[in-house]
Order: sequence, then C-alpha cells, then structure tokens
Amino acid sequence: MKTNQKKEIQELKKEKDAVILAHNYQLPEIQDIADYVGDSLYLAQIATKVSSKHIIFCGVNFMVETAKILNPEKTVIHPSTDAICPLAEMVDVESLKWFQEDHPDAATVSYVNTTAEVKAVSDICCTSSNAVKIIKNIKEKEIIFIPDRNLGLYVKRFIKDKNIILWPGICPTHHSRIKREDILKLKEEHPKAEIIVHPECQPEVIDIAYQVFSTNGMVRYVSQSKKNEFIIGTEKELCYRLRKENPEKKFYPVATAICPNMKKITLDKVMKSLKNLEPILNLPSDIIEKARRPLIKMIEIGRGD
Ligand code: CIZ
Repeated sequence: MKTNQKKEIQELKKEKDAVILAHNYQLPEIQDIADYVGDSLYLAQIATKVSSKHIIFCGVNFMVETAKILNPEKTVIHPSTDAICPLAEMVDVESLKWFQEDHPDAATVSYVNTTAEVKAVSDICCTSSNAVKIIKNIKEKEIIFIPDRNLGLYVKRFIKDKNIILWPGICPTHHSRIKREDILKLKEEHPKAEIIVHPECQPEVIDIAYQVFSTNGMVRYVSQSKKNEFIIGTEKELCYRLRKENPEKKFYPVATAICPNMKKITLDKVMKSLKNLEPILNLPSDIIEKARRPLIKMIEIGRGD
C-alpha cells in the first residue's frame, strides 16, 4: 500500500470519527489498515468498547449483524454488502421452526454463523471456541445444533450424554477446500510442522490434527508454543496475521483454502465507505432485541478457547 493512501485513511478515520474492524480472514491490506483484527465475537465485543461513532466492519454479513446487535446505538457500515457467509445461508427461519416443532423439548444452539433472524429464534449462540462449553452448560438433554455439521460432529466427540441433532450445513471453504490429502502433503513437505485445524473441517481432517482451534485460539496457541512450524487448516489469510505477529515462526496454509466472500472487501471499497459513511447495516429493532438474548447468554457463559 502506498504511504499517501495509508495517510489518507488515517486522516479520514479521524475526520469521520470511524474505527475499522477486520476479521482474521480479510486480505492483508485490509488487516494492515484495521484498528482491530480478530474473530467475529472479539470484534463485536470490541465494538461495545470503542468510542468512535462509526464502525467500518470488514467481514461477512453475519459478523456485521452481530456487531450491530451488540451495539444497536452505533452506525455499523459494511463496505461490501454482497460479502455473505454461505454457511449462514444454509438455515432459514421457516425450516428451523418446522424442525423445532418436531423436537419440542430441544434447545436450539445457533453457531454465530447464522443470520440475525435465525439467532432471534434460537435459545443460545456459540462460536467455534466455546461450542463444547456452551452445550455442556445447557440443561436440556436434546439439542438442535445449527448450521455447521462438522462443528457439531466435533462437539459430539466431547459430549456423550446429550442427543445433539445436527443440521446439514457446511462451510464450503473448510469442508471442500481443505482436504485430508492437502494436509498430509504439507506434512510430508514439512515433517516438523504441527498440524492445527479449524473445527469446521471434515472429521477425517480433524483426526490427523494435533490441535483444533478457532482462529483466535490458533493466534493464541502459536504465539505461546515452543514449536516453530505449523500447518494451518483454516482460511489461508489467517497466516498473514500469524506471520506478522510471529516473524520467527513458519506457517503453511492449504493454498486452496480461500473464502471468496471475505475477499470482496477491498481497499477501494473501504476508502469509499470511509468517505461516504455507507452502506449502513440496518436491522429491525425487534430482531435486534430477540437476537441479542442468545448472544448475551453465550457471552455470560464464556468465550472458551
Ligand atoms: O467466528 C468467527 O470469527 C469464525 C467464523 C471463525 C473463527 O474461528 O474465528
């Protein structure tokens, strides 16, 4: 990035009273101009602490919605409204309600990768870092877990005394673009590297991992580890942050592990959003109120990692 462009962004942020939040999967140039980089829950919680009037949120739609739900008084701006999460689109309110009618005693646990409308009809939310903890804490013995089947299968490894009913959703990047053979090939090329994967990966990928973490969990783990080389089974841009924060260590991502939606946020779009303070994300107030409850319940039980 040119120095004058960086300077212009800094000046615009001041002039417009704006802060830039970027997800761990954002392009390097977006991570570089962000005030905060992290996972969706960390960013939504940061949004409650910053004093800036305008939040430019660089991530996919459900993350921007979560920031708005937890900060309804703030103006939350999404530089590219077409940056959606295909996993979040795999469950809709109508189908979920039918499913809930079929399982009247079940609690609905909704992964944060869901729309605000779906959260509004859920009992509690979870992230990939606290899913096990959240489900263990629920009194109900029957759980409808939406929408990520692989994360649900991972949770089932730790919880045997509950009937966890899974939804057939997947993250196309983690499910189809991170294959067991890709990881094994990287291991052959870098035998000393430790394999760390995301729980949205397929069970056969999780089986060969040394550690399974959310993105923020990975950030924490590698910085504290005595190991120097890591094979990273999640969206490849996380490695940009890992390398930046751990320049002495080596990180090997799967080359195909790209989320095309995350890449829809470009520097030009962020500049445009900063200048015009739009597109603003709006949600109906009743949805904000209803979707807030399962999110707050999750935050009260704890983040996990
Ligand atoms: O919640 C997030 O940010 C997601 C989708 C993944 C992660 O592990 O950080």
